[in-house]
Amino acid sequence: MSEVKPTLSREDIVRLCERVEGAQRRACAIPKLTDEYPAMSIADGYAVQSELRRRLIAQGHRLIGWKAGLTSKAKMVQMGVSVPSIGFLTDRMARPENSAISTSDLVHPRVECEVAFVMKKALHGPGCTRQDVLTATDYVLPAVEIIDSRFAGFKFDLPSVVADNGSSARFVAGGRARYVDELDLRTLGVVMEKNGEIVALGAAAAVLGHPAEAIAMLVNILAELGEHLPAGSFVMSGGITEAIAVKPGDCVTARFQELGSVSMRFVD
Ligand code: 0L1
Ligand code: MG
Repeated sequence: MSEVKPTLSREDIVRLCERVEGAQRRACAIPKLTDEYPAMSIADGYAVQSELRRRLIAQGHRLIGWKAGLTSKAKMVQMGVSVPSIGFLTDRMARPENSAISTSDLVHPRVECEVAFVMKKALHGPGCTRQDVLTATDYVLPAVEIIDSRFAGFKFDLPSVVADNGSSARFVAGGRARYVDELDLRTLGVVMEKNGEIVALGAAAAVLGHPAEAIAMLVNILAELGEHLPAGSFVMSGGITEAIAVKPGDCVTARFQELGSVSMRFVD
């Protein structure tokens, strides 16, 4: 993030947060925020996201970790942006493995395969490196993120998507937990199937060369926001492939080399 200080007034940040929160709660699409605030910066997006986090925690949601987003070339090309982002994860976004996930409270869900890290030590930026992340990691496990941009027609830019908490909606973690020193996380392969057909595949190096690099980037952005990554955090490192649209009736399985598989189905 180049600019750290928000440029919008506190009133505007709160107004935009209410707009995003309403769209998430009612699962209704809204125009991207920069239509009304063309000068909105990425720092403004993070100010809206922080206000959203504050409100959800005040409503009883529990912060369990963070996600790095837009960390692969495939995702950046798909969404027309050139810089990764971060978002927060709460207990209410988690869904069990093999569960039926309702789409009636989502706008236009898409799924993507990610490597998730569980931290045994806290990490503080700036200057956090891939090696710092690997040393602080308890274990990794496979995950599928169900993203749901609240912006009409998936038309957005980075300030808007950051304000919308990086399109965070649901996630499923499962498979087999593994220690990082037992794996080569760059060459770790994943195949995603929808209704038995292969719809996406890739290797985890697609995420900034190494998924731990995305976690380091996330910690360094947290430092710019005056935050750190606490021990015990669950952190998703970003989609390895492009995101795939899902609808009621779809069954999705992500098969990860070394880490097992994660499955779910989608219902109304
Ligand atoms: O998890 C992510 O990569 C964030 C994606 C944000 C844009 C989208 O909705 O696809
Ligand atoms: Mg993601």
